[in-house]
Amino acid sequence: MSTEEMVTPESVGGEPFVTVQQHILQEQKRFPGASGEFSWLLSGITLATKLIQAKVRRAGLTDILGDQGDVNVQGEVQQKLDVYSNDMLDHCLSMRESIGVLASEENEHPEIINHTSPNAKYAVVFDPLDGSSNIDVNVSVGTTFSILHRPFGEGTDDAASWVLQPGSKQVAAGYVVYGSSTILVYSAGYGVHGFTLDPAVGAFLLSHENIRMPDQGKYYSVNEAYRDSFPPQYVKYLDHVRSGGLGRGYSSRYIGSMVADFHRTLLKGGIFLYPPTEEQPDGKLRLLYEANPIAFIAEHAGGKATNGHERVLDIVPKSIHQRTPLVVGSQVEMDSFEVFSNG
Ligand code: P6P
Repeated sequence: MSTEEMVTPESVGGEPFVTVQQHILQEQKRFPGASGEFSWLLSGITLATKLIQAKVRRAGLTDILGDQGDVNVQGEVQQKLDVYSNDMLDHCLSMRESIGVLASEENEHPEIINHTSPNAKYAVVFDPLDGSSNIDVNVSVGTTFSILHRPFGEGTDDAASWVLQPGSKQVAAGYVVYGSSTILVYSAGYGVHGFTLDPAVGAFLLSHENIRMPDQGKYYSVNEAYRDSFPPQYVKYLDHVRSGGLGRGYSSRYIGSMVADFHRTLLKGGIFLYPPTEEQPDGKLRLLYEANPIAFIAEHAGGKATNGHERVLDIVPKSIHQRTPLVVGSQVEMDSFEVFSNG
């Protein structure tokens, strides 16, 4: 029995509550023949993210800030918290018998875990600490994850084939945002649910059941410093939104941490865009472990996500770290964007 299940309502002010483990077990019942391995897999993510948040919360105190000095596969200087977060997810998930392959933003190639085990049927792809460049200035950062079932058929025995699947094949996905509180948001295809970590008891408690993205919001979120290098349809769209073309006024909000910018969009509505630019014609964000989990959550909450031309979840990946433009948000803003992108 995990520690979360040992917590009784009395230990949290007597209010009835549901931990993420209890919620997953309840959700598990929807999967015929599920043997609890899926909830055991997800508990590896919740454990790792609790360890990560404890370190993120103390970053300024334990002199962990500053660069590790190593350079990761993205050519970016690794922050020590990146390395720690990657190690925690790797450690916690490698213990899960049902996982055969792990792929991370921090590792050039996917890691084969229990590939030979007949029980190994899932691949987990993750960005251990998205937005880590914001750590030194105390801005929210996040972990994103995507869970795929192993592919079947000929030529699907190499680790890459486990992860190079379109986002529509995800069996579950989500993120953890380390902000003013630590919130886990996930979906296994039956609604989007949010859990807030109660540090007093060390459990993620259900705080946002069945999240629905508002049909329209009041925020648009894009790095306007790159405006001059956006494709023209993006510029025309942003001008349309700003000039009241969607029937209301908008404010601009841009945190520069995708998980935080998306979490606001999920709860408040609106639109988040990371368009292609001259410097990054394929966009900056990574398809497999940034855009896909976000798009999965957005769609299951009633929103939409495209790469400017097609549904993100339909994109067939060619490489693990491939980038994609990302436009994600509420129905009204996304339907209007599609008019401009098809224009
Ligand atoms: P820019 C953080 O480094 C990140 O990968 C995403 O979390 C964020 O949305 C984006 O980059 C911000 O990039 O170019 O606007 O600073």
